[in-house]
Amino acid sequence: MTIQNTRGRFITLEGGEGAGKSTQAARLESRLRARGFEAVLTREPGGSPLAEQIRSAILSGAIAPLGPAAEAVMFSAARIDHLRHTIRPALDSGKWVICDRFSDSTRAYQGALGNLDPQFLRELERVTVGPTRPDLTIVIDVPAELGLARARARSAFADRFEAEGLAFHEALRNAFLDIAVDEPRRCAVVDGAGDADAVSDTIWRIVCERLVESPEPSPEKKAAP
Ligand code: T5A
Repeated sequence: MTIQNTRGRFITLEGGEGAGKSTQAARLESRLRARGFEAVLTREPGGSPLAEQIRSAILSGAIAPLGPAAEAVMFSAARIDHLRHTIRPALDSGKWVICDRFSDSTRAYQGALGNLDPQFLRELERVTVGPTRPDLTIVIDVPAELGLARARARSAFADRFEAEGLAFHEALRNAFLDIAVDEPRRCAVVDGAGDADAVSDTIWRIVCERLVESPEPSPEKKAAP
């Protein structure tokens, strides 16, 4: 399969802890580069110098006592800097941007699990993201226990969210699946429980199908506030 469309595109990878987002984001970047595309691999929270500073503050747990609304605002502040200094310049110059987590993580972690007012979250996302919405979001789905086991096998240190219990992570998994159900044209759910090579092949097939053979923005994207 050969990609012929050279326009820069914005792809996000979402899912729970240890789903394999970072692994698959790197593989996708390599495959795009191998096909001659300029691609930028980035992540959230972080992806720009100021956003990386905010990442450290959030993941240390220092903001947690202020509650999910404060955390949502902090993630959004980081996102504004990331969009301004990394994502938009890359897209504007025709590069593909592969982002390990984006605004769906705020919807799932702070919104669904933090019980935030949906109207507040929608407005926050509108002001933060503006028109720079993903062309494609890959939701990597794994059972919560498997994802946590992978994350713990990699590092004994649990950050702010990894330290939450199994019920939190099961609810998180459902929150991401709900987002995919609500926006099927933007999102694709990929089973992440299998071999990393097989997962990578599935993601690559979806990227080719969705962004090459159907290059128009999704209706949800056009209709988004
Ligand atoms: N957050 C983030 C919010 O609450 N709101 C927000 O708005 C945003 C943007 C970020 C935290 O912040 C929260 C969510 C997070 O809790 P992080 O360190 O970036 O912190 O956390 P994660 O994104 O969850 O990163 P993880 O590394 O835990 O998960 P990944 O990226 O999904 O998993 P990955 O690829 O690093 O793989 C984990 C391990 O599994 C292995 C890998 O080799 C690695 O050892 N692995 C596989 N093993 C077997 N089979 C496969 N298919 C495998 N794929 C990967």
